[in-house]
Amino acid sequence: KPAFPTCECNKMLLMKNNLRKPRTRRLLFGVTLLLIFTAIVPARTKTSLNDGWKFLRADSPNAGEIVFDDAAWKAINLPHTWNVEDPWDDGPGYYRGAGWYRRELPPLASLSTKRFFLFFEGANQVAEVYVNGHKAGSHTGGYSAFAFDITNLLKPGRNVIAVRVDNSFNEDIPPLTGDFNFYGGIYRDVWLIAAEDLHFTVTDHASAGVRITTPDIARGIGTVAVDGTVVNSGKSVRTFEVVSTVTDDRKRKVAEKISRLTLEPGRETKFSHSGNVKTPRLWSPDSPYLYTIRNTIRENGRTLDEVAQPVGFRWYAFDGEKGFSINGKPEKLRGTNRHQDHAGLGNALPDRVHVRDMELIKDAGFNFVRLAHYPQDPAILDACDRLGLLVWEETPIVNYITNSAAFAENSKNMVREMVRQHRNHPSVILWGYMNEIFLRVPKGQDDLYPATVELARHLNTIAKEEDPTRPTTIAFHGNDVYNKTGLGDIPDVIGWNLYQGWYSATVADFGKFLDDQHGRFPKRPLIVSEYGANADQRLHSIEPRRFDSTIEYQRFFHESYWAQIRSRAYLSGSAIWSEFDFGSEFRGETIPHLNQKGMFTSRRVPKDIHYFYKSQLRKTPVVHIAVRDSPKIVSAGQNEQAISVYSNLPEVELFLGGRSLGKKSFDDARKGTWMVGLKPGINKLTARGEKGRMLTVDSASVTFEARSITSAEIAVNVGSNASFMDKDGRVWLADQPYSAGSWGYVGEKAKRIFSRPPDPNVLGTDSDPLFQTMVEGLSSYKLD
Ligand code: GCB
Ligand code: CA
Repeated sequence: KPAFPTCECNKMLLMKNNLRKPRTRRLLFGVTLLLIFTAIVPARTKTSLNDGWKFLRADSPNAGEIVFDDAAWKAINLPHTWNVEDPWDDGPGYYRGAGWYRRELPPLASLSTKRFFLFFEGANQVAEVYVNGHKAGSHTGGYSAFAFDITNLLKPGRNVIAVRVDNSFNEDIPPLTGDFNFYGGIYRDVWLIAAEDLHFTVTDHASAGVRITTPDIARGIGTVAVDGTVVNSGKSVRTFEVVSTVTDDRKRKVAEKISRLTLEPGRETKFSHSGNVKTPRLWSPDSPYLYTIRNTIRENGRTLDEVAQPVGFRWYAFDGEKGFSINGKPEKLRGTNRHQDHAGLGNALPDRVHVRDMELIKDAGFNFVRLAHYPQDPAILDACDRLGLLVWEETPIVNYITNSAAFAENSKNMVREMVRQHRNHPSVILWGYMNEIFLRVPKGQDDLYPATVELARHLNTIAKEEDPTRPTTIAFHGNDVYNKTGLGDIPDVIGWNLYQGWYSATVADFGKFLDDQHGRFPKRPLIVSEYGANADQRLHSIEPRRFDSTIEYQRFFHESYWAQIRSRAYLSGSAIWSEFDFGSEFRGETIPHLNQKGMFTSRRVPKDIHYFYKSQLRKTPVVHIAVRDSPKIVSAGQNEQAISVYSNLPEVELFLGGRSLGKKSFDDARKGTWMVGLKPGINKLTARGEKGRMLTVDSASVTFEARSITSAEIAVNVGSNASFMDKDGRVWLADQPYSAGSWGYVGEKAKRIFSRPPDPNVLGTDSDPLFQTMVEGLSSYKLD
């Protein structure tokens, strides 16, 4: 949390001093106190309120009162959601209703001179906040921060906060529906901010209180512009300075501006500064160099408030023909999508899990992340600045809208909050405000088409007013309705979510669709904002097909899409759907309630496809034997198995045991496949690749089992092209037509039947794939 000095600094100072000799201690203590008094204590402090809450998953009429018996409530810490378990059970739906949270504030010093704010990073989706039985405020929308000034509600001694959160469906609040779970609760961090009565605004849409831009970067000079609002909530006229200081990454001062201001009590005032940094180092994905700008309020030499923000000097452009460029150099956006969702946590991810997700994305070699389908945790934006990940952020207006003034108001407010809260992050390059907004327009509601276009115009205008420096975007699903209605003419950049070869027939239609769009609208910058296919690590096939959820089909799909993306220079970029498997309660499929299109599972176990991208994108050597998803291969007789290696090296040699299976040259596909004769039992594979004097090695083991009619056991995944490994490690073989000396289905009309997503959730089992396929029209099933 670089934004504010916290109480921790004071503690550190005192602790260090305690280590000194007793004689000097007193003096040092005095000096320290003076230092603290003049430099640290008076400035803003930010204290976590994550611990020690009581929680009830129900409504309760008097729970906002100061005196209330919550002894029987559950003790919890934030971040918290009440939907960790119920989206995953066999019953339909999950709890959508009210929940209550209560706790006391820590003891408050300087109650008479300070201003106190409650700062919520997010609560899904309507929150009402009570302090000592009085309503402090309410907030609508599950994905942005909000802050209330609670000073006037506080008293010496005990202070009780109570929060009612409600995640019920509400037709006036986006999102109405979506392919993700609307987990309820206070699922992000909560803070108590204590500021002096003269301070940068905290309650302006929970923004940072200052706005930073880098309007001009040319010929060895970088301009930093900052403006912001100072609030005087004291009782007297104040005369003070606002100091803006830019420092480099070694804390050296590179620019400074000071204004002197006078402010009446109970009023606020704007300030704005602009300064130049000589020969600024630029920020880019490869070199995310950050400066810091500190804005300080100083009165008679005393620091009253300070907010620190990152500054990154970069400029960028989208072009319909040439694609994306940053700092004057062409660079394709190579990225992925990310939901705030993790196995066992729902949406209540601690910051370290958020940050690790961004590190995994960076480590794969991506330079771009789309935060789908809503603004995400501040820790995410900080991580993207630091790691060099370009960000598309968007509001949760998904699938369709409600044609009401309240829905429009909430949508506008969501755009405003998103932009005000995150516009200081150099990583953010695009503001999105809708996703597939014509996907689920209810039948008979054709008024929604023009109403959506009108709403989009408003949202686009607000995004531009709030931030003239960034382009806007919308993600469309693969349908011409967006062009016909004129929605496609509104944002600066168009995103297409495309699933040819998944939801529709063949992967080759993907490139055709893009070429058609580009041909008709050559000026529009295009991003493939989503593309993906399911993969369940338990399912394998040597004849993969659409909807089978095999790892092999996912690999085929991505390898094809990637080649098609790379060959289209007009594209600005692309983003995979999705980086991590995530919860989606209504889905059946082979793992019910899960969207399985991830590069990683929802526990962050990589699938082999992750290494395909890594070998495509990383500049450092990558060698990966793609058998991690299938460590046990069981085959009906065939011991020759195709084993692939993903690598960015020019040549790779594969070994079985110690024996070489030969070298292969790797081209742009960055993939080589060997037919390997596996022996029953454990097979050790090693792949070696060299570049210059650097040797890169990957090793993996595969257990092989040949099954025949004479085996002790034959298990068949009836009607499926895929083998399935159940939780006991038993492999159910892919089904086959009968042949003499073997087994299979008999009959000329016999055919394998696959259900298509969303499949039924098969109750009472984790082995859903065994029950989702069948054979129809057979005359018998025969085992010799
Ligand atoms: C989409 C949606 C996304 C879904 C995805 C899918 O187009 O934008 O929210 O999760 O497709 O997997 O179907
Ligand atoms: Ca957080």
